Amino acid sequence: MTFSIHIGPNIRTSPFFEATVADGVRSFSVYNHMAIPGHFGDPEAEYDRLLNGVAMWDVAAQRQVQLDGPDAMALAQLLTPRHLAGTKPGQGRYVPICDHDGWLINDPVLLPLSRGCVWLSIADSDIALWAGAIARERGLDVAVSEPDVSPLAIQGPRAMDVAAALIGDWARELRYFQFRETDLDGIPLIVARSGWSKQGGVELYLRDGSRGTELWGRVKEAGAPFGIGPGAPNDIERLESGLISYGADMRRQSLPANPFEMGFGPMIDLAAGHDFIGRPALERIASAGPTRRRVGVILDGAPVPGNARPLELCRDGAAIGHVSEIAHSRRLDRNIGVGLAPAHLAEDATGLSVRLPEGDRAARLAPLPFI
Ligand code: THG
Repeated sequence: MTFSIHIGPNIRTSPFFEATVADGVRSFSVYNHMAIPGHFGDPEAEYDRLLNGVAMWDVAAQRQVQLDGPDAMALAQLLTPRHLAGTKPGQGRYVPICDHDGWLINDPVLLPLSRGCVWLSIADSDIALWAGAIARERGLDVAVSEPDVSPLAIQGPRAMDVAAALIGDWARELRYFQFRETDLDGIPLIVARSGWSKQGGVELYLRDGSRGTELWGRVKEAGAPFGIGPGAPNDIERLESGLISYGADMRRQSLPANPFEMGFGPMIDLAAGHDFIGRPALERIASAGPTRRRVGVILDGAPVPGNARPLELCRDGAAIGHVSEIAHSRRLDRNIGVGLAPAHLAEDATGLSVRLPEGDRAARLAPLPFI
């Protein structure tokens, strides 16, 4: 079977699109209505670079939703159950977003640029529409927009060497999720210690889309002595590291989950008393107690290919939950996956299997993260 997904004018392209094509991108996915590189022809080498060297990723599809105006922080607080008291300009935070029924609809990184302007660096759902509607309906004094901002991630054990070579040694001082404005010979950037891997690194938020090719070239040049190469957010590494993928692990329309099920419970201090969308629902869910929990799963046997849709998690042949994504981990020499299981299911439960397209595969639970 060979097919392709067509990138027509309905699919947006990143400011780094031409540069990634020039560097040999071989597959794209679509995220926030934008083409995002999948791989550059050698997934094994790309995994190795992320774990042992340094990789550069076009993650412009991590769009920014800007909240601009006197009520920017008030709107941000309404959008997330996480209590935002103490949020300071320059320090990012991971902020789940729920709808009125308590279902997760996104899990962005919040970047407070100032008291009156914050960005939500979103996962794959239309938060600009959501936030704009909430702001209007609540009569808040805040403009919601999607500015011309495009992140480029530098990830891997050598990523901070590349960042220091590119923008200066001060990059090494950034704490996790901390960020700072700078420019690279006039290319306007925000530099943040963040990225969708556990290998460390930065994300450069390009603030002028006309300079994408130039920035890509600068990163490539600064990274050359460290063996940098192109890549993309890596599903195997993220499964090993236990990072959440909205759209894969949960999605409001097709795989609904609440924040307690997904492990966001410790971030949500209902006792703080703040108002936010979904509070009554989360109070009900919290007092009823959990029904499902996020689990790691190990699948026995030969390496599995990746899955295109969620798989049933079974006990004694009957479906009891689902596994959202599986992959073979070379580091662990195992097939691993993540999913949702009944809350009461013991970690050492027996009789488990995962329903693969070709048949059931014996499985057991494992704590997250795997590594
Ligand atoms: N960086 C930026 N924007 C993003 C992502 C990113 N938007 C889309 C998506 N990723 C949002 N989701 C996540 C999911 C996980 C993390 C960040 C964004 C993450 N999690 C760590 C973990 O779970 O161990 C740390 C969480 C914490 O310490 O609070 O990094 O990657 N710009």
